[in-house]
Amino acid sequence: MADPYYITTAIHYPNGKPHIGHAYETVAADVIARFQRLKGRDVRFQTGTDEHGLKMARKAEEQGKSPRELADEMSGHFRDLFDLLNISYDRFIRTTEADHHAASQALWRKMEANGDLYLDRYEGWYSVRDEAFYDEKELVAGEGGEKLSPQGTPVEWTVEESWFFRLSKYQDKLLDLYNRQPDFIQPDSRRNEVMRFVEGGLRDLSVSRTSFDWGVQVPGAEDHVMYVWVDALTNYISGLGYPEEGANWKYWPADLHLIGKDIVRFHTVYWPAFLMSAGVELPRQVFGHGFLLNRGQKESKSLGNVTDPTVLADQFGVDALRYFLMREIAFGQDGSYSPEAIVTRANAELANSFGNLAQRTLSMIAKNLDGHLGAYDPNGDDKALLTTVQDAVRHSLPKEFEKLAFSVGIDAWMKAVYACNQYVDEQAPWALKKTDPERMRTVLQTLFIALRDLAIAIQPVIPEKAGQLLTMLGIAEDARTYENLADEGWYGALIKTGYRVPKPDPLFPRLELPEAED
Ligand code: ME8
Repeated sequence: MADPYYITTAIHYPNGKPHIGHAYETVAADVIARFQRLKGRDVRFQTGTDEHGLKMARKAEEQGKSPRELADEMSGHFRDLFDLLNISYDRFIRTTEADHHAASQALWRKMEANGDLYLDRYEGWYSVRDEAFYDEKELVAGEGGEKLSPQGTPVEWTVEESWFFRLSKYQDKLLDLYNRQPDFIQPDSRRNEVMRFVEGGLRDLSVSRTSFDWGVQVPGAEDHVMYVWVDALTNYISGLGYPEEGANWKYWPADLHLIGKDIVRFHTVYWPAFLMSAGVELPRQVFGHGFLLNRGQKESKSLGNVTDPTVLADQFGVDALRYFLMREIAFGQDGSYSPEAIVTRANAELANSFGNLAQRTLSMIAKNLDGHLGAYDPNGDDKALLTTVQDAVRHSLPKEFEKLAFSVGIDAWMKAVYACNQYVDEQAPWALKKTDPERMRTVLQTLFIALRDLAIAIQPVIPEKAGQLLTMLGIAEDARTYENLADEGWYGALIKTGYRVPKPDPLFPRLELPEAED
């Protein structure tokens, strides 16, 4: 039985169409899910939409729609984007689904039974954009002196009857968790922020609202709906069938909640406290990735720089976009993108290096060997190249991906691609055609073997193109895992089948910048 691995993204607010930050987070989670599958883990991957709360209710009202109409329409755009980007999710959860409501109410009852919920009155600041309560001392002054949340969003004074969760009771237990399990919050910079926040003292948390009704009803309190973050966080277990411990419960505790840096507090303070209260095991790790900026600036309607990720995928290709996102930005830090940067990176590394290596190797095999590879008898140069490639694909890339250091892992892979291109130039197989055809064959065989290893390793990042290449190489779909990388007999077995390498189709066309629109 394969070892279960459960990864989740944040669930996204469908109050508008998805933006590039949503694409970034979900692509990264998909790379991890695919990587763990290739390593042989039994992966479950969940993403979805977070459909309740005041932010959704207000946006719907603005548009003259019901919140459900808005949620149905926008949630569909998220799902379409994720399908376009080849996201291999197992469940796309919507918090308006009945099983999610039931799970949230079950969790609530557990917290209540544990004596952690009480009725009181909330008086304080609320940011609808962040769906968050803030203490007076956390607020900052805006340009006109108005009060803003620490994220720079407007806050409003709120007074209403509310249920409270005894968060204060969990301060020591949480600090103990962070100390015992230093990996619980990553990267370290986020861990330090959270530790400082919790050390500063925790106040009980308002967990229900009475001024509107778009949410999950509080059990036994008709006029209360749950604070949107209570039900939102519960998605991670409702998607596994909580409170039943059915077939999917084996995936809990989650191995990784992948989220953005702005919502680390919800995931590392509130969520573990709720779970402790309800007697549910805690997730193993929460990773707060950085933000993606458009030429260094946050995207916003007022700046007019909001880019539809669907358009980028159509313009540059899904795999080029995925590759760029994982290659360009040091994961965990903020990063910037622009069409120029995508084109430059994809052309230099995918079209001119990896794609070109595949194209010239396979064309020469098809043309000069009539597609027949034959038995392999390498010399020292050939073996040295294969050692370089194997070291990158079997050790460096997996080691870095395991740490979520994607750009470092891809860099190691790209160095192996460069080594192959340098080897082609040095060996000059086209010149050997007349002088030493047997040596030409060995050089082409060496490159063929290297290409198979490189393609298997990079599948998590560019699944479609790597898959197409593996098909051209004659590698069966069930022989493309990381375990297969260590299989020494594959080449001999392939030759025995009489496989004939076809004339290749180009994998990565050179990209051009779209014409500027005025
Ligand atoms: O926060 N770059 O939803 P959301 C990278 N519903 N990531 C970004 C980003 C950017 N520019 N902008 C946002 C919510 N994100 C809640 C989550 S989870 C139980 C509930 C990330 O649609 C953000 O950090 O505002 C979050 O992880 C995800 O996108 C969804 O953001």
